[in-house]
Amino acid sequence: LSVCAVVGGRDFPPGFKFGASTAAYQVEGAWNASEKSMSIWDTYVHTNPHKIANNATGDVACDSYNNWKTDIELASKMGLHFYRFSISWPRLLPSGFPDYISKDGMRYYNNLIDALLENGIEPVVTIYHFDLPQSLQNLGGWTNPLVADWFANYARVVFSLFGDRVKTWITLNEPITFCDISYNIGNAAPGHTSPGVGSYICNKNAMLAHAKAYRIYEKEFKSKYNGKISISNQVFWFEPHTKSDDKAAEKARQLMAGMYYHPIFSKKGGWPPVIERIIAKKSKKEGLPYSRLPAFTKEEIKLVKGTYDFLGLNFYTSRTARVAKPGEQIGSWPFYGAPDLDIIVDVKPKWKKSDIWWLYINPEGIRNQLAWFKKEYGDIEILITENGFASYNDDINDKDRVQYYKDHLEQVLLAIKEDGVRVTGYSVWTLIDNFEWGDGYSVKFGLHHVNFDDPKRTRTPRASADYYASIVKSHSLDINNKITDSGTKKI
Ligand code: GBH
Repeated sequence: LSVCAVVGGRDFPPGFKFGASTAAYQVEGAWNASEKSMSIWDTYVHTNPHKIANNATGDVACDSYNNWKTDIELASKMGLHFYRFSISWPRLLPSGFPDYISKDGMRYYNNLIDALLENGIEPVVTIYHFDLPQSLQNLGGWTNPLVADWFANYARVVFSLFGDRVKTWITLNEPITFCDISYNIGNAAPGHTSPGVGSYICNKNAMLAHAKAYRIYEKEFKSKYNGKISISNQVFWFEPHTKSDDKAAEKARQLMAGMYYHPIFSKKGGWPPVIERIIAKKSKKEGLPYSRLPAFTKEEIKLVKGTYDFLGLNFYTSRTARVAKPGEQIGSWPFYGAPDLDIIVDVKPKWKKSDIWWLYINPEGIRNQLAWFKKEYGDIEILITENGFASYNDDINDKDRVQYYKDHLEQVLLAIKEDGVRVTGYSVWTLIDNFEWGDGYSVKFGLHHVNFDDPKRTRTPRASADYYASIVKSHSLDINNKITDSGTKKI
């Protein structure tokens, strides 16, 4: 292969992998097919239609339950090295427990995994992406400490069914979303608000669930299958709002990233000490005999610490942090403030806003975040499991999305080449337009447009799909200078 005829400083390291991500509830549809039971998202959208844009549901979504072959074709056409999808817990284990495995559920994921491998695409599997079985929610869901064992038992089933072919695992996708955003704001399933209480209980249980699944893999499967396993979280990069807000920004980083990575990746384990201290103090002031942030026992710290083979990062946007003025109203974490830290969350005027309310564009943020991980946790391997841009329009010529990817991938390259961060792969969110939670189908993140009015859910590649494909093919950001396989110069 003569692809290296033009040597560029903008080449990705050899072996660097490109992929695309989706999640079960957002694409599969088939919400009640065969033996599948209800997930908390099925319940949430059916009982609170007004909470979702245009009363949308994921009942059909992209119908990937039936269209999975098309999805693989799209991934294959772009030359992707991996496809990250999630397994629906209630589709595989209808009771939520491992007493019975659904044959159809098993067949669906087996087909998907086998066809990916036949197409030379590596399956990267998220075990949990927000769709808890409703049966377990009825028992308290992520606020019941037993959830760690429920999840671990489900994970064992998943490892034993698919571990011979799946070599990269993400235990939990974004506890920041299903704990903090969900319990602090209440606008996601299960829809219960319990700011600063339920959110922290969920935080701790999520860490234990991840750790128990990791330990099961380590003990029962690793020697046989040799896969890698970790957790992914969504992180805003925090800048100080003014020159005097350095401390506030660092505290916000510890609350955003530290809560989910410190217990796993730091040398000491446990909660980020600064956060643990502040919440204990606040709780005492409120008259509580204990901290609202549940403590880890010594055994639990040990159980969680080191349960990673790499770090999974979902990155979209940045925020600023500043100390709140006395008496100033502090909004919910993580979008508006951190009430427990007396911090106001804001943005920089120079950051361009995407169409959607929470996504401000700051490509340097991803580089800073990657460098921060290296500084905090050492020379770890990092896999970027999500990065993407949203719009309200259906445009096929999605110039803004192309620009977003270009700018972010440039920063990823700088993190690798200038800062020496060991990033080994990158995945876009997302392969196809899909059910964007509370925003329904109004918000589009896809490299491929999906026609949701068409029963076939026809997919059409956007300019960003072609752009991404050319990066993957040339393994470089210098897509125009590369000699293609056939020896012709690409325009
Ligand atoms: C990720 O979440 C998720 O992993 C993915 O499923 C999602 O589609 C994608 O990014 C884009 O959002 O109702 O207030 O929570 C990133 C965090 C979670 C932020 C959903 C926006 C919707 C607004 N996002 N959230 S809210």
